[in-house]
Amino acid sequence: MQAPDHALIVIDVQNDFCPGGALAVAEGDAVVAPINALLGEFAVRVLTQDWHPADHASFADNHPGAAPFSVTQMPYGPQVLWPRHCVQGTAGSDFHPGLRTDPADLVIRKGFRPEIDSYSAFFENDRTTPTGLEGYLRSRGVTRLTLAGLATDFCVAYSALDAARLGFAVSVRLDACRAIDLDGSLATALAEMRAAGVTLLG
Ligand code: VGL
Ligand code: ZN
Repeated sequence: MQAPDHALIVIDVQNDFCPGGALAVAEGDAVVAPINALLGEFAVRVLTQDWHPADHASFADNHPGAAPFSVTQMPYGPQVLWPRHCVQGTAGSDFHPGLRTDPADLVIRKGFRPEIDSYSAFFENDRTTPTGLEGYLRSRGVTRLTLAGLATDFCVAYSALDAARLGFAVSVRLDACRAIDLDGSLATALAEMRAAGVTLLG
């Protein structure tokens, strides 16, 4: 068992990021078994859920003529335009049916503002609008985080980098993560996490 100040943050283990889903990550479902095992080892357990309205600005089909996986400019910076995914209340937004969700203390939803995407569990993509997770963790006395889930190079990496910037000691269990790997994004994300002092395990 990990120390009481050490939380497990499980990122976006949802149907749309698993094989057969709208934004499937290769082997995305392979994270379910190791994460189920990890859930038994932590005193504080948080799940995140990508949770978009139908008119979300990150969906390519809300930008006439734009191709999925192209990059557009938003007021807060560059934004990848994704296939429509994790629409609120759809089967694609549900957690993978094999994920043990009962042990979770908190489920935090993100990406619900139509005009801004939210990869990180801590901040929207403007890197300033908070989700509230920092306050939750601090008020429970958490100082250390272990992250796992989908996808390594987007929501996991953004969460890890924000957490490190906020002063948490951060580890990522790469064996319990899978990546999208868009134009070298995985290598970039791993390098950025290392440079930020994130411990990469597994
Ligand atoms: C994610 C792209 C769009 C993720 C979420 O969970 O990594 N990636 N929305
Ligand atoms: Zn999303």
